[in-house]
Amino acid sequence: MRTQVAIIGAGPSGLLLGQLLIRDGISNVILERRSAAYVLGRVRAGIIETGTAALLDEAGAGARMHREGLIHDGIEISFGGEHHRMDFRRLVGKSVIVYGQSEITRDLMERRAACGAETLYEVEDVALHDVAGAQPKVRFRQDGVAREIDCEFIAGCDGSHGVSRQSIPAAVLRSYERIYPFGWLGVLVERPPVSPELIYAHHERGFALCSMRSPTRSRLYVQCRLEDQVSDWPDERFYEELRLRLAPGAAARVHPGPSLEKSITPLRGCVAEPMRYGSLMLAGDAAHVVPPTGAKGLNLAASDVHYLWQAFAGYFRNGSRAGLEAYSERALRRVWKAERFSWWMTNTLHRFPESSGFDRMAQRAELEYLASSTAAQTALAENYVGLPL
Ligand code: FAS
Ligand code: PHB
Repeated sequence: MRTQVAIIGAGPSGLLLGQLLIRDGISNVILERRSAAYVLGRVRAGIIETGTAALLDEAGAGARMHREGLIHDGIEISFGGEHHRMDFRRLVGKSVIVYGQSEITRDLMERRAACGAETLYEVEDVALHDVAGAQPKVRFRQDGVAREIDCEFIAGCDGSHGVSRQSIPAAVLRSYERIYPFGWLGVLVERPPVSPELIYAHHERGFALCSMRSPTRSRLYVQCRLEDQVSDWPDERFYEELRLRLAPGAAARVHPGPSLEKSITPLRGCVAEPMRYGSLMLAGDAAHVVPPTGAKGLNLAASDVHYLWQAFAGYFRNGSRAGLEAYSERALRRVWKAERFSWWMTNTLHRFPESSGFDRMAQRAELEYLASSTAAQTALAENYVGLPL
């Protein structure tokens, strides 16, 4: 088999890149180790920046998002029993769209199928070869049969546990990591949202987040210990803890219901540099992970894809390597700004088990400053809605 770009991973990064390349007549094949149903079943991100929405439109996969997504002009920051609204529309003239990652994945999968493009699901033993040489190829097994793809480039879109990042020699790869001493327990429930907009709650018992997927479906989170298991958190305990961490008015609007999904995500930030090695280009979680506090993970994957799409278009259309040479540095500049914002939101809103009295007083002062300063709120708003590409 031969193609211009072999894409490893059919998550949002791989599917979005695949669609944009098809739009520009650049052939590509996606290799995915899981089934399509498994990929669709993962409950992950929920906040879409306007830049990401524009890319989905470019890929021809934005129509349902515009029909069903919820436009949000702000968020609530809750602490000390009070709510403080961050008014994005007033502060920076922008909004975000609430629309689940699963729906984006579904829309991109359907668009790809409609274009007749090839996605090979449930492949095994994917291995990258000659990525630093003149004839890159991907070898893998499908239904027990060994197969090979000759290509000009490999896009490593295979997430934080994929094979692509590991294909960059250790002597070349630089890794940076911040592991947080807690996780998020997330619940998906068919109940109306606690509030029309998201509530990010700081409390001495721990962080909580009230988000949503639609006017009838909520996505709720509480900070939990790293050693916790889902079995430690029956629904009753989850809702009791969520209520304790919210301001009284919001707590009264929590509607318990049977969880449709319940999972624990450890929080960490990590970046692998460079994002290019020879003909291998990393994008999305394959190159970086952010704690979900800033709602940046999916959106950062989209900005990588934006830069990579432009680089491939410049090469296959005009033979220019400029975009390819600049890709890693260009993408990383935005990656590190998103890592910083996610690190700031996580440090400001969570209860750190080992924090000193001084740390807690400084954290409280940070929140009071945010609540009282238009400059501080503008800084939060411009990062949350997405910095310019
Ligand atoms: P993905 O991990 O989504 O996709 C990579 C794909 O590659 C997967 O389908 C995987 O099966 C496949 N793959 C891996 N190894 C392979 C191999 N060797 N061969 C072939 N295929 C292979 N972000 C937010 O903004 N908000 C959130 O609330 C949020 N919650 C999250 C919860 C969890 C548990 C996780 C893990 C992430 C969360 N994220 C969140 C971040 C998440 O949304 C990612 O940023 C987003 O999925 C990135 O998309 P991809 O880069 O496509 O990686
Ligand atoms: C979500 O809806 O899953 C969500 C929203 C905002 C975040 C993280 C997760 O910061």
